[in-house]
Amino acid sequence: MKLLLFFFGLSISEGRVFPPSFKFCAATAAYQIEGAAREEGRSPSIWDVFSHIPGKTDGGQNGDNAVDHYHLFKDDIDLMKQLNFDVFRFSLSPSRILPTPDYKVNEEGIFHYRRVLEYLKFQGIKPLVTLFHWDLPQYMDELYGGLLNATALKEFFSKYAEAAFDGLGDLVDSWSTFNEPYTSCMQGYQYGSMAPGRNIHPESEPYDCIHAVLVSHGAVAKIFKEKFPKGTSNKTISIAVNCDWQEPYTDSEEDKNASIRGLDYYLHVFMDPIYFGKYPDGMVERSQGHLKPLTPEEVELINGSVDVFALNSYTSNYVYNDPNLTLGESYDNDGLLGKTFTSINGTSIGNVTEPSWLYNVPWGIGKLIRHINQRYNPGEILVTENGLCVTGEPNWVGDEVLKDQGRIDFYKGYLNAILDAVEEGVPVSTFCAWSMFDNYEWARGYTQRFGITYVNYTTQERFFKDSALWFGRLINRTEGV
Ligand code: PNW
Repeated sequence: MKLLLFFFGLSISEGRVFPPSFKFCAATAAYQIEGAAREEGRSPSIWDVFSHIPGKTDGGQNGDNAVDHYHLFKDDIDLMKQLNFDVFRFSLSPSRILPTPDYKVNEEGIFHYRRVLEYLKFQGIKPLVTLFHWDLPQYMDELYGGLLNATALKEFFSKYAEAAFDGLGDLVDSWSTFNEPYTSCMQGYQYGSMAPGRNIHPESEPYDCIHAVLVSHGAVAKIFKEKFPKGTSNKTISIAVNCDWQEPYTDSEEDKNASIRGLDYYLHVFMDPIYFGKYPDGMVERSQGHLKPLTPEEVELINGSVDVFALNSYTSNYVYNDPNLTLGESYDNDGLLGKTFTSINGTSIGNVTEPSWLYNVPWGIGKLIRHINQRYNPGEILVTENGLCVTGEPNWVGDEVLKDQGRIDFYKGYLNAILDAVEEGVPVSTFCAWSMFDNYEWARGYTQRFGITYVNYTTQERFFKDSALWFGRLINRTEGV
């Protein structure tokens, strides 16, 4: 088979061709693309409120209109079809579906997403639906303390998931619950750089958030299993966690252990409860009482609550042991970890891209997916996000804006690393490019373009960048990586 592919690769394409069964996916999220913030019964989310507070986002920019995908979804799906993407990953806006605190289902919201799903079906593109990509209804924050209140959050998510499964379940096989809960818990409650913008109790609120997310995810998975029992359906559920590979700074035992702790605080804190029914060793103790062990009832709900492993990964960093930090002050300090992008020899871990946190480290994703496969043996791994904004891209003008060779090079590197792992037997089935379109990049507003498709934010016109056309050839197997 390998020989055949090799031959195939040599004869009709440049580079290594992906196996025919491998799926390519274009990823987005509701608040970043939809716009139509006040239409058809939608109520404000924490991101509507946060982005309208002066000083919270670059240029005070918000997602009121975003890229108007709410109205342009047919044209947008046509673009995905032109490139032959297998899968469209997008999220539902909870405040379109349950816009009021009585959790009454807004039929207009359901109807909108049915039209999107029907059109995807017509075009032969499979949906991968995220229930929650950070846009919690504002009333949940005001009435209950948002992602901190496990009881209220679980109740909300149970009602919301039920509405989504009942209203849309016939059209969706692949579901995920939360997108990047690590990012929403840390940026939302430790640093306060994203909605709801809290850094009042960095020592406890990140833990409360993680706990509430896990319990809510578990409750949704339980409802999912009841509605779509195994054997009668091939539907799957996941939680899209994110992680940057944590490379040991030196070969010392301390730094090797620091690397594991780095992964504990980032990834294992969510996935160990799901696969092993408990938090990583040492986390409860080091938290000085802020992280409570899971109760037997919680373990029952959370353990075994995913069918596939969904991973967002963009970058890597070095990590070392830092015994001088004080426990109990913040989530980050409790890990006793130092992080850097510069190696002990003074070289960079990779070239930095436009976002200051995003270094180009293709080998890191290779190590990360091998680690996940070894630790959890998940059976199937979906890379649900990967991508970048190219250095300088926000300032490109004229024809330049479509000439994103740097993006093609980045994807080639990461996809080669993934293909190496796949050939070794790591079961990655799907790769999602973040993002199908330039869009609202949260606190960075419209200043960072992650799209493979350029969007003129004034006219809402779309133009394929070179990387989109490259994806088209990759998907058609007329080119490799
Ligand atoms: C992810 N950081 O967010 C999200 O899932 C997307 O919605 C987002 O657009 C994409 O990655 C690109 O940023 C992140 O500062 C945002 O480390 C910021 C960070 C990480 C992930």
